[in-house]
Amino acid sequence: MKGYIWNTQAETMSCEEMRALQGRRLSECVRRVYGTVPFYTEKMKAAGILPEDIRTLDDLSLLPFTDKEDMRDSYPYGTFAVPMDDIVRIHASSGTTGKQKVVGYTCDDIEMWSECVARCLAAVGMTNKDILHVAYGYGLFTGGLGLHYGAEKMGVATIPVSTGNTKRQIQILTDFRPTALACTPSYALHLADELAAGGIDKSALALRVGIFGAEPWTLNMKQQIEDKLGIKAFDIYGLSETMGPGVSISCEAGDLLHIQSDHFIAEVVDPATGRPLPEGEIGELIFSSVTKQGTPLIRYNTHDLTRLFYGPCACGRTTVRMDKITGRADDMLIIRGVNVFPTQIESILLQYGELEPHYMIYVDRVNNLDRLEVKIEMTKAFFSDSIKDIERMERRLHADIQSTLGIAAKITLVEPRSLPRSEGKAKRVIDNRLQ
Ligand code: DLL
Repeated sequence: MKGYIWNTQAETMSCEEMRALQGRRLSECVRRVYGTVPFYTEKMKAAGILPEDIRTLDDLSLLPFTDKEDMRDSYPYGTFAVPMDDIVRIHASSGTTGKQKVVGYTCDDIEMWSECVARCLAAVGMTNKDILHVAYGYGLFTGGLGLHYGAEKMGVATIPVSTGNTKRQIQILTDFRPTALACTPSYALHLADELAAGGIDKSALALRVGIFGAEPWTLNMKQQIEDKLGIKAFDIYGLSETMGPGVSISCEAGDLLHIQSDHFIAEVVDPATGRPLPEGEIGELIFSSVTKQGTPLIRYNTHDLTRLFYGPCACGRTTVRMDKITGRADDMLIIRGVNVFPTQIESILLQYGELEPHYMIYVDRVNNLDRLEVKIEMTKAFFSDSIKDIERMERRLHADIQSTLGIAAKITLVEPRSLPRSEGKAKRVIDNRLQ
């Protein structure tokens, strides 16, 4: 199972060595931001902490958490820890509400980011013999340029397709014969459907690997993508605030994601108390991006929900691993008092071969009661079955959701290819209660 490791020194060091390195880098980082970035200085002063109090990794929990509000309050450049002369790239992420979160990169930051992405590509079995089709957006979004620079660093022939124009994407997939595809999992499915609709069999493509991320997706979704495109699909994670894609990636040995732990110190905390949770317990993921120069982050709450594992992996890497993201704490729907994540609904829906992995979740309030409706597309074959079969399937899904999640949902099976598709991050939930 052991494959090519890009940076054996960084990716296979012992746990003790890693903790010592993280501690040193944390201590340096705190010294850099104190007195330079106003919100860190203020927060540390308020907590009665001086930079010299942070000496080892054990001191991490003394530091206050930071959050997207800190970034937004410092809009646009208040988070930068170096003069603008040293910044060579700016990205920004809008999220769903409020001002953009702006991040700056020095030359060294771009080099570090490319190194992390190159490590990720090696973890999924890529080498400089591969051709990579990047269909993440190029722009303020970090997906396109992030993958691009890492792939070039590895020596991969990189095609900067960006998003949009699915017809052209398909032409590039068939004519340029890329061996790897990077895009959101929802767009990968859309591409697969469009290939099928155009009568192009997966065997006509040279694709063997997919690097999918930027949105939550389940293992059932992974299976569907692998089957439809005839590839091995991997999960890449990251967020603009910490760098962009490449903070972690799943590997050839399993579905947990290896974190580039020498650059990103991960913690998982109890959302209610902020207390760090032990290995294997689910909570909010916190990152300290201790080597970042432009916009270093200390104890930044991503609000993404996952758990951490510290044991070595069969792939040979010893870096800390995180589970697939269940969703963001703020993506959680509370329906008649029951907490539900869209990924839980996705896991149920995608168990059925009669259904396509395209669905939408609608939440309304009718007569003061929450109402959940799930629309999901049928396969072409099932769509032509009798109404009775379709109704039976709707009842089955209703019962499944009721027994697994404890809530009633109106299930509507819809025609194939009738729900909206996205080129970037999928929008699968419409909560009309918020309007
Ligand atoms: O989505 C960076 C990225 C680009 C990651 C391409 C992977 C591939 P943002 O736009 O700032 O950055 O959004 C970050 O997206 O906090 C998660 O909620 C979600 N997210 C990113 N990757 C994954 C993933 C990019 N693999 C936010 N699984 C994060 C689940 C993900 N959610």
